[in-house]
Amino acid sequence: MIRFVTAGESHGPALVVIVEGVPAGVPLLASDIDTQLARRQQGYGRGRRMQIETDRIEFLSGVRAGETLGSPIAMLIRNSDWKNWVDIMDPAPRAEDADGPRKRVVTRVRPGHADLTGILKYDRTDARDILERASARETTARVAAGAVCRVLLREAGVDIGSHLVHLGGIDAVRPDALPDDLNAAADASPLRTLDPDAEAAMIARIDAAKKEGNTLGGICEVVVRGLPVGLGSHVSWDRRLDGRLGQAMLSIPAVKGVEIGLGFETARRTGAEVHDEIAPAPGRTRAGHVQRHTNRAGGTEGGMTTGEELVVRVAMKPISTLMRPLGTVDTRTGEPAQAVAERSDVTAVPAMGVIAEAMAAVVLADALVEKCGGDSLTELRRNLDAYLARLDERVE
Ligand code: EPS
Repeated sequence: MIRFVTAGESHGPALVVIVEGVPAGVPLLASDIDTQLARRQQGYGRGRRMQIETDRIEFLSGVRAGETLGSPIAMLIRNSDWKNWVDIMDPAPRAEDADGPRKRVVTRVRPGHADLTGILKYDRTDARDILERASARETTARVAAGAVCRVLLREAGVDIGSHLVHLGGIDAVRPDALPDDLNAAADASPLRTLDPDAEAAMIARIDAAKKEGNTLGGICEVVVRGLPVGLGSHVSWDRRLDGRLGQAMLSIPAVKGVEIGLGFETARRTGAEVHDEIAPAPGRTRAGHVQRHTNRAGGTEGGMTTGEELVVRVAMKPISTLMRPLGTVDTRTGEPAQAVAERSDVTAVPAMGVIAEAMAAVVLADALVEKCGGDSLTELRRNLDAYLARLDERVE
């Protein structure tokens, strides 16, 4: 089983992530992870924080001489902004003679944010105790975990990419055939979209939202190629891949919706307009020597991969920190107030696509290890090859 845990506050000294269950013998370099972290830092519409940070990992454990050991992989990512927050985030108790009130206390809680529910649940008076963790900064550590899983998947012939398909009310036209190197094409766009006309309109929309002190959401599509048929399982609710992907995606901060394939649209169509007809396709081993000429299912049937492209769309709401704030209650006084307007981003949807790729990588690497065994890469490969050979035998 592959699992990970992250720790770290947005303006604390560092983020930490521990990834457990990665087989031994996977070639892994710090640069494999840093490349993904840099992709997450891109995207038009982000605030000044992204200029302060240059995210890089340091391996603390689990990797030796360029290969994983099968032990937990711990990685550290330092926050460059920490130096500006040392007093505010100091773990030591405040000195009794400290002058003045504590700085950067947040009590004008933001509608849509974890601020209010968090302070009530955890019995805090300063919403900073909540917002420092309920921050997009945490997703850096997720992308590091996903980058490790992505390397394992690459070794098994699986490739993950994404692109932005909607931003702030503007749809991008999705090309019928996606580029072979989806991420190379998407990463070349400041919004990670494949539609240049939509990109121009989206940029104008972001500029207008910024002027208004407003924020924007959007949708990214994750596409995974090379998956063998049969990851996940139909037999029990918690082994169904659709559910595992849904949980992973909905755990990303600000994500409110997930669709696999046609998703919600399937409910509006007839069966004949939804299900993908199956035709023989000798040689397509990973799909079980068949081909679906449509892929409305988005690569899963019965909670298992079909061997077709996995297509997952993820919807993100607008960021809840507005520079022209919404009405709220000041939890210190109980009086009506305007929500706090901390430095933030106008939109982070392009980055969310990279985070969704990372979450998909974790779920799929876990499902791969479940199917093929996870002590060493050689063992995993041998088992995968034996499974694929059996799929070949079935058609002989
Ligand atoms: C965030 C607010 C901004 C974002 C940050 C998440 O940071 P700051 O409050 O320091 O300006 O840039 O995102 C990241 C730091 C990141 O790495 O993605 C928030 O309030 O959630």
